[in-house]
Amino acid sequence: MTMLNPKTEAVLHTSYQKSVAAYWNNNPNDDRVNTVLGEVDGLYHHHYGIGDPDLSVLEGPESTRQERIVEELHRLETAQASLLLDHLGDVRPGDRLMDGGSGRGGTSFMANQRFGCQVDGVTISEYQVGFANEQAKHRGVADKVQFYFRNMLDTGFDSGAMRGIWTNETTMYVDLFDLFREFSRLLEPGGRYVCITGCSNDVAGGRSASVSWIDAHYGCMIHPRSEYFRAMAENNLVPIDVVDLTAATIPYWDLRTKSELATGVEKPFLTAYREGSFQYLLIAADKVGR
Ligand code: GPP
Ligand code: MG
Repeated sequence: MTMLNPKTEAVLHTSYQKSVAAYWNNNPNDDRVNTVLGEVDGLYHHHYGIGDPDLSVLEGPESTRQERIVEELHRLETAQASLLLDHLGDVRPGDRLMDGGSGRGGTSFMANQRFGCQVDGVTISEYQVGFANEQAKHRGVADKVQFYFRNMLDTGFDSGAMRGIWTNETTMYVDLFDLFREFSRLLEPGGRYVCITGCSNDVAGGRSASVSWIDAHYGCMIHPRSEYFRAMAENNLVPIDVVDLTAATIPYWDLRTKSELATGVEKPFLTAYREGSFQYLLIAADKVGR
């Protein structure tokens, strides 16, 4: 068995967490769907898109069709992050925000651009920490936007330090009760948490084959919708907005099937969304009490 260095041992507590970190340190799936889209304007996302695509990109010269699709997919992913930030409420330049599972940093940079405030990203992938901190330097914002090799279940940041926290499609890797306990500790009273996630629809019963397929593809464990609200209620996080984004994300997946960068996960997403076993949800919640 490979020995991990002491710092790594302090951040990664379980063999599951080690396997998630290994996945994101060396993505076994084709990662070009993220890097090629990121090269469009230097914002590298690890989440999906929302909104109506301009389907005219499919017409016109064949030699440049794939580039047009890439630009359109990237535009829809940026629109998703922008919607998430819309729900953070009144954030001032002196505030501090945290990105739980910050990936290559896309949403963190957008938040800093919009609010002018400090943003701390945490991820258990050392590769992602390095990539995102390089981006911060390159963008000239390294004094305000920093990425840390830390576990979002146990960040080590001070209690009450954060005005806002978000997770952009990262909650399917962790226990929600543990996560929201930590977020509730980190948020100042009245602080806001915003989550965009894919969740299984427990109104429809147990998990579907398509949802299990998505879990297997990414090595994650998608939670049922009800669990989000139970875990929030248990940790003084009171929902203020709940938006079902399922219909708004289906066109993104349809367009992604037309891209040369499609990874094969498109079909289970479309099946799961269309059969109603899976939902794309935004939840914004306020921390009540101290
Ligand atoms: C997308 O990342 C998000 C995840 C892997 C977490 C799972 C999300 C769910 C809603 C179930 P990505 O941008 O790296 O994925 P891809 O490479 O497929 O674009
Ligand atoms: Mg992606």
